[in-house]
Amino acid sequence: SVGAEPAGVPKGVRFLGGGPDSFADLLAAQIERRRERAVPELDDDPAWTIGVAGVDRTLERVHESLLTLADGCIGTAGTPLGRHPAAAPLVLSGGVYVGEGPSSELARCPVWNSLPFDVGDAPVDRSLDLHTGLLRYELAPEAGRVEAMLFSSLARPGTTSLRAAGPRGLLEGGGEVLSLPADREWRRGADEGRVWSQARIGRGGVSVAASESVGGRDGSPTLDRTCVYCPSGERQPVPEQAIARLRETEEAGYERLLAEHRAAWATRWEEAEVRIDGDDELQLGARFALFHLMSSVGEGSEAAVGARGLSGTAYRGHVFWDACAFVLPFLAATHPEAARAMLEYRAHRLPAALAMARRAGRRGARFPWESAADGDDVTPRSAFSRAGERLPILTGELEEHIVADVAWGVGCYVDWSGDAEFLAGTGGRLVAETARYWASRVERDARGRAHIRDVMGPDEYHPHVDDNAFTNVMARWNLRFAADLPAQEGGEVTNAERDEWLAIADSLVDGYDAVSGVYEQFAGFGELEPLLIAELAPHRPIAADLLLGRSRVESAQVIKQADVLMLHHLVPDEVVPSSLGANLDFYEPRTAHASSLSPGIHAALLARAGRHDAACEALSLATRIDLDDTSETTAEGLHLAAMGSVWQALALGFAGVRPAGETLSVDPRLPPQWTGLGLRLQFRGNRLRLEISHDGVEVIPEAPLRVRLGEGEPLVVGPQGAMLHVGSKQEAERD
Ligand code: IFM
Repeated sequence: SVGAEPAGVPKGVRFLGGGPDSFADLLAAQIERRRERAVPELDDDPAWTIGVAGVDRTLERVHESLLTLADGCIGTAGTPLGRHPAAAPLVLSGGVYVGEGPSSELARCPVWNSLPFDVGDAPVDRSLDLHTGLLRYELAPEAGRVEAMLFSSLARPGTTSLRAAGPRGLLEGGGEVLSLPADREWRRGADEGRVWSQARIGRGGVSVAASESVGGRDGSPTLDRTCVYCPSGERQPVPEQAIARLRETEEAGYERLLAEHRAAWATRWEEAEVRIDGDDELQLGARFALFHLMSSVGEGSEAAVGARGLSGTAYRGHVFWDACAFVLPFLAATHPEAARAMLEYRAHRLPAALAMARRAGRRGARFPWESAADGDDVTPRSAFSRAGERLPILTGELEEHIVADVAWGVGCYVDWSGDAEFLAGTGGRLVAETARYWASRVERDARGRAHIRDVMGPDEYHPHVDDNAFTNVMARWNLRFAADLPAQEGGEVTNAERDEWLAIADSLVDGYDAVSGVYEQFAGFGELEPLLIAELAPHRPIAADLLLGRSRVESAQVIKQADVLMLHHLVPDEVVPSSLGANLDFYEPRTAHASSLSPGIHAALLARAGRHDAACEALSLATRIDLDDTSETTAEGLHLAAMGSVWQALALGFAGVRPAGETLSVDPRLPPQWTGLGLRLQFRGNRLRLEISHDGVEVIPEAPLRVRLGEGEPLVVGPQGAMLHVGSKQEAERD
């Protein structure tokens, strides 16, 4: 009865009416659904759903990337379940790499989501619910209609579940529970009705156990299949481990597994949701990005986050600066355990980075541009162009900014989490050793100025340049951050070293021209052929190197991706205050956005500059990279860094959120066409909601929070929340 509720039905409760009888009927219906093993329905909310209708042979692999199910431990391509010539079943396990050197790649694992029927030209509908991490299928192959629900459990990473209902004989028709990849020896066996397989890979390996059962209605039986993957980069696999975990999962049963998974996703969204009121397309794009960011990063002892996460084989799963500078900030501000695991991945490979620096005759830690299992440089030295020409790859040798990017990741995590213990230990060590590298890397000229010669900045169209502003200023930031480190255990940073770091930082050239307010991207950039992207093509992104040829882009002021502007984004306190406008004016029209990392960062900065239309356009470009396959590379996996840049554009750009010591600073730039922007964050252990509107900012923290709006004075807002307006000191205090 709702009679006892003084205000009627509480918010969020659906009132069916009919009293206890109706309630009993509802329970009976639920019990019947469970007995029948009905395939669950999705909530079917278009604002949360990515749908793919049919199998388009040319786009199938793109769609399979978009529909990837991952849980931070393994990732599974969203194939059409049955056999289809365009399908490319793929299960990748995070952190386990096969092979050595540049050819090392993420291990392919046995596939759990193949069913034994031909899809043919059957209608196939796939819907991914971003809110719950459930992938639902409706197919009608010749032999009859099939419905299925799949998920990769966020509550029990490495555990997958498939429930499918279809005509008798179709699903139980003798297919393999686990389809083993052909690229290596997988041992296999059976144990009390369960199947298992395992492979040794490097120092570790993967073990998998799976079981299935058929039940439900006679005419349309249901197949339940559950698998458990236990990957490890360090420990040899043992099938008993996977079998024991599978047994626990079986004991829990389907309903509990599903409920736990849904609850885990609900919690993650409560920690991280971003709401854009007034632009449904952007909203869906942002949810899509956040969904894949959250599902790609685990939170165990370490997380190796490759450029495409667990969604595809591009770049062989190698870890780039994408992880530290693009993916990590989102996690640092919403789920710090995962950000910390990403830094532990680097910390565990510090010995390899120290050795790499030593081999180059330098001190400190030289992190590699591409990293995999053991932290050695795994960047390939050449690749074939589409025309079959062998091209050198210079990034491994030249993109040394990765060293400072790793330190920046530490700073970002500590700023958000306030994890002083990490900074005093592991994190501080990373910062100190990277600073030592820069101290031994710079060269002094006769006037005592420090230079970093022969590098490549983020703009990969210009190799072998001197004094790339991004590299130099990031190195300067790294040196200053290290000089300011708290005393470490064992006190290994001496005062003399701190003084040396500060002196080098002060003498590093940065290419800033006080007259124009523009940072020269590298020494001599200003003398290159002036060229604007608009002269080459009406829209971005464009691959200017393919259009103009490598040597022309090298000698022109056309840049692949945000370079100088990355400084305004990552280290705004290291650049001249109010130099953003001049650098945007200069670099924006020269940037091809040929890297997926670029438009989201431009969106963030354009938003800061109050250039709403251009900011929204750049943000839309960033959100559509995978959804529209604008780079034509989504077939090989999702662009995780671009997804991270989408969050950064919304949170750091439009909302203007920045940690400033113990204060959270908020300085929104809301485009007129948006009616609101809602963010959920975690700052120094305090979960909070921000509701930004054209009237002000509502701040609702879990515990008292020091917050500063715009240039105003910091205020303390309690859990009851407060509406802040520029200059609204008294009102906030009264609240
Ligand atoms: O790290 C990026 C780089 O900045 C541009 N090329 C692709 C790499 C991996 O995403």
